[in-house]
Amino acid sequence: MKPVLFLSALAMMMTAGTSVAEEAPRAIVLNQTGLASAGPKLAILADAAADPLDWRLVDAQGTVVAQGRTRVFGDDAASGQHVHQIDFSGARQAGQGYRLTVGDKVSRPFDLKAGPDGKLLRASLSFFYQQRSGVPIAATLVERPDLARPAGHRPDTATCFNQADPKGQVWPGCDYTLDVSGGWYDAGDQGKYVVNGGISVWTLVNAYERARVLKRGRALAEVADGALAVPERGNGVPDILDEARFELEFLLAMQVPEGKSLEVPLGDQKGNAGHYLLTLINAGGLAHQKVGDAHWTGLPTAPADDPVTRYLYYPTTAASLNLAAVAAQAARVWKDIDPAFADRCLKAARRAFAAAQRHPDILAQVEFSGSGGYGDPHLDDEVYWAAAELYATTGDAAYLAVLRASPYFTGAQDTGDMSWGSVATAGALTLALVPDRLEAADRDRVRARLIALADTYVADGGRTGYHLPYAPAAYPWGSNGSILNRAIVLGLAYDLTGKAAYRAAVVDAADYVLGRNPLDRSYVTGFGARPMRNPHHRFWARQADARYPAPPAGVLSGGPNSSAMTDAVAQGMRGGCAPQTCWVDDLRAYTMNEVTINWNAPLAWVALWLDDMGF
Ligand code: 9MR
Ligand code: 9MR
Repeated sequence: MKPVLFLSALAMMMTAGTSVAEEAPRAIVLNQTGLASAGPKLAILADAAADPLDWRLVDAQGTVVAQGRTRVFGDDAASGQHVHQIDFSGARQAGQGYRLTVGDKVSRPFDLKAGPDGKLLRASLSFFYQQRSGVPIAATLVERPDLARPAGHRPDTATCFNQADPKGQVWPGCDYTLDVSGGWYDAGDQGKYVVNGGISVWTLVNAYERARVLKRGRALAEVADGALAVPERGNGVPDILDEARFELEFLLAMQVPEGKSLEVPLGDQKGNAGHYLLTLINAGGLAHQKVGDAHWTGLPTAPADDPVTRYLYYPTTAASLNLAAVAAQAARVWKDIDPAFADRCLKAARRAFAAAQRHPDILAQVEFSGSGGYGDPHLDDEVYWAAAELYATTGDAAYLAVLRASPYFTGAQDTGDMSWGSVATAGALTLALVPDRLEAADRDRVRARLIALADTYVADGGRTGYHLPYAPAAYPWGSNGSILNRAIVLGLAYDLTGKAAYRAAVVDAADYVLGRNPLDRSYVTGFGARPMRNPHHRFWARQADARYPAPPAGVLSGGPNSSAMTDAVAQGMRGGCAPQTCWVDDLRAYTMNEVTINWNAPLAWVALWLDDMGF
């Protein structure tokens, strides 16, 4: 097969995701999937005018139904534009075919929706089914027959990496193999990583737990048994939990068996030639960092066609704490649904936590080819998260003691933005949602700090031209995931307080990823007039090879990345784009247009939450 990099520009255009020509961007942009008639409504116009401009909202019959003047935001660093904001929240009549006009500029027609249709939620969750490893993807459960595929990596059995790494260090391997079949592929690659699998599972299970604890009937119905296209539907268990359990079973399988000794790096002790010094430890209960290919496979490579040997990579403290956190969460959530599974999860969680406490400094900092690093030198947040989940589930004094000693519990340290490597806020969200084991004063402090965090996000909204609750100087890898993770905090802040500003900020975040951005782009496949179509993905690789499918609907692009512009496409854009515009719809652009489980999970969380609001 021809390597992607050699395809000419013309060939790329001819084989792009679909043959339908793409609509041109508009000057007035807004959520391309429409807005809730009952919700806040904001559109953006990039225009050099210094003074407010007149805007009109016109219905499908051409009648002006609302009008006003733009709010001049002015120069906006994130977009590189001079921005006007059009707030038409006052228009509340549901209907189709509305347009906004300013002078001779006209928006695309859009709908004001009377209520949610659940489509984004279902599509965003289908992503997880379609990333499943070890099982065939059934034509009956996906939107197009060409998305069906044979099982990949069945079985996924692997021993520990026992080859030379890119620096020439030869690794010792281990005396066992594990069957780690199942789970979700991480992204465009087919590696499976405990750290990233863990936060993704947590996010889906948290979406469910929130609905259950707060008794949100509509949200529970949307993820109930039979509501989603998963093979387990009809088994009496909420479908979102079936999907999450598919990954949980994989995470549990990544735990080192009792009694096994392994040679691992501790801290960053190095010897000759910069090679890591290895120490023999009792590794039982720790979790392997990842299972992945010994070298990078090309694009496209369907999962079933991967020819490369896969290995387990040495266990890390972060992966172990991650497993402890999500297995403890599962033990709580499955307690009445499947007590035997809950029990198995709790035992694994306790073992993983104890092993991590014995070995607090095994870091994923070694570079191996063929899979991502997910290296993280700061583990205080993982300790806090795992202790929070274990304490919320068990009420054990030992976990409370770890919590109380944590700077995230005392408030000495802010929990900050949630990501695969920054998980303290996940612990705080659990303690805020399920606080029964906490003393009232502790519960109130945890909640107050989350609300204070949400306040900083709302304040960021006011500092950005496109009015999204996110204002970094540079956009990181996976910025869309970062934005939607903020929306989770905002969503829970609304749940706790009922303050409309938090809910509006969740809408702002969703509006941004669905089209209210300077590229007039919906970053979700299949949603909106100008959706992303060419993700960095080894199976949904139609742009590279017409024999492979275009992506399904509901898949979120990583989004603009102005800080780690290392792929070939991004390299050519360095210095030439404002942060929100450092993005192209190109399969080769893995720093900007890859898709992952940890970005789609907050998309699903937010879609469910907005549906729950009736938006
Ligand atoms: O897919 C790319 C692969 O072919 C290259 O060899 C590799 C070199 O670093 O970079 C790409 O790999 C990405 C992978 O598909 C998964 N996402 C991130 C990887 C790069 O960090
Ligand atoms: O999401 C990860 C991002 O935060 C890192 O900066 C980047 C480089 O290390 O890696 C990203 O994770 C990739 C992972 O290593 C392999 N699978 C695809 C992930 C998304 O590109």
